Amino acid sequence: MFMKKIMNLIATHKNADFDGFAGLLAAGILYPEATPYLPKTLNANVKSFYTLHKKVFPLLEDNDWDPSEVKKLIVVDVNAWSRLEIPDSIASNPGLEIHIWDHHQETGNIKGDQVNIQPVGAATSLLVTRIEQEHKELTPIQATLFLAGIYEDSGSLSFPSTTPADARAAAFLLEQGADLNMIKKFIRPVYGLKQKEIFMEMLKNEHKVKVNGHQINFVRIEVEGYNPGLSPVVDRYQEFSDSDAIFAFFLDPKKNQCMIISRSHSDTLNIGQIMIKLGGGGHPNAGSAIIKSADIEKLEIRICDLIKDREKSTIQISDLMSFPVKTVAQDAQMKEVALLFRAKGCTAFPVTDGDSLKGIISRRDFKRAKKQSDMDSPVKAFMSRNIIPISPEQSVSEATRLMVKHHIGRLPVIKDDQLIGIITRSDIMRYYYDMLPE
Ligand SMILES: [Mn+2]
Repeated sequence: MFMKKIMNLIATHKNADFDGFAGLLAAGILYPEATPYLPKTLNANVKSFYTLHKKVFPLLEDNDWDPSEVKKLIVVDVNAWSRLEIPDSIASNPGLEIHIWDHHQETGNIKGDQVNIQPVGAATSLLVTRIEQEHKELTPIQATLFLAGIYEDSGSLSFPSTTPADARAAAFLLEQGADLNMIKKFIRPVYGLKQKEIFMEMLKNEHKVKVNGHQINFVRIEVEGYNPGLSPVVDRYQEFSDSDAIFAFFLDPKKNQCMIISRSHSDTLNIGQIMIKLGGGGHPNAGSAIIKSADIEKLEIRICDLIKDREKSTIQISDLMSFPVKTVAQDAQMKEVALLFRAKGCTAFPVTDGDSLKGIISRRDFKRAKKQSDMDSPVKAFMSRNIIPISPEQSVSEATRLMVKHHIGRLPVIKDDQLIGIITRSDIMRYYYDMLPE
């Protein structure tokens, strides 16, 4: 049998996604002497793209070549041997030269002779950046595939992991004729009938709890046997949900095990940290764990406790609120308060009667004081009595929810019936935009 001579091989991880698959072919442009090796397993959406484009993207998939002849290995979108899809023997080829192009920051065990690992949204962005630097031309089909790789891993440049390098690479690919309609068609996960059924089951089986002001959604589903593609279903579910986090328990009674897949919208809930405690792993917004002979009731309680524990180390209202609070007495005249506003430069004061909070007077309330005599009236005549209090250990997302629900811009912070601070929209904005005071 005629054997192809392959000395330079490009490979990516098992279950290749668009980033890994696009990376293979982008590396093929930077290393024209090398041959991209088709992973044995492709994600469903990548597979349907590849089936259509087989003629355009010739990848090495036959076995009529000798792995022992490989002298140089280019590794894309992975840096651990266990996840790399190649014939195993290649790793021990004598004098094997290895180049790594990756964006996974956890250190894998592949030692590269040339290593380009950077914290970008997609590994493909690193390769495309180099392609642009080397003034290589791309066909619109290549540009489309590479952009699909970047978009899938960066959520179309929307995930927090997205960097300027990803956006620049995307701009270059659009200039090269990348077709967004094609990307839209292929990048979406392919949902099978089983996944749709699971989605419907999830809707029927959710129950919500409040933990430290966080809305947590627990869902229990029984699944049997092999169920690929549960993660995209949970992703889609979380998109529909208004909860801060979802914990989906997929129980397999035959194997007596439970797979937890979790997603969160909130940056104060670190899902990855919680999953590590349960023996799994993940990122701040996504994670999973597999638990043998699980008692679901206990598991839910344990997760709630972990959230409470984590909350203690994350930001609370007490870290953001302003204090001490300048208050005014409810019988103070409007004109005195007007002077105070000018002197203090603030926009509102809580109004008290002795120790008890009666309302809030803000600059806006002065608009209703039209007559000259109104300025002699006590503030209690003009103050807002709509007091929505919050406690110091509640979360930022709870404060946001209260402000949105009640159309108010500030919440008095109450502890043991005492007013201890006030939290405003601008305090929360400072938090969300990473402008925490030192
Ligand atoms: Mn990737």
